[in-house]
Amino acid sequence: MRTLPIAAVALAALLAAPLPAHAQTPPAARTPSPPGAEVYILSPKNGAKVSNPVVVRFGLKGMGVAPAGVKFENTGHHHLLIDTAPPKDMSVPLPATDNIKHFGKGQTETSLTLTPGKHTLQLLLGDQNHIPHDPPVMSKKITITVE
Ligand SMILES: [Cu+2]
Repeated sequence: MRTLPIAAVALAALLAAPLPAHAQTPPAARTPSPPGAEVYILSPKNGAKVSNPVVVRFGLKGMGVAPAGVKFENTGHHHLLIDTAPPKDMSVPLPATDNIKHFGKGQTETSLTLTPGKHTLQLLLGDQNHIPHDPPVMSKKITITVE
């Protein structure tokens, strides 16, 4: 055989070609939130004196809850910020830390054990990639005192 079959040559050329642009990881685009969407802490109330375990209930208006990884319009999952400010960069996934709890299964409440004293709580909704929506759907920050 003096020449390679044409198909083999074409395949070799394809394998040697640089990756097309869509194969590279694009920066994840932010998911829009609908106008009027609102997340809030149903309980405890701002200023409440509570004891452990502290049950925190999440409220959401104008959007629905979906587990992480599920892409569905106008949905997201809750993140509870404990004693921390919201991240400045809202274009990247929220980290999972002791102060930023993810509720990626679609939970709408949690039970916390906190040290005695003052603590702040705030909810921030994230999309299927844990990235806050645009504009972000964020609750007021509340302060509670754990006895
Ligand atoms: Cu998350």
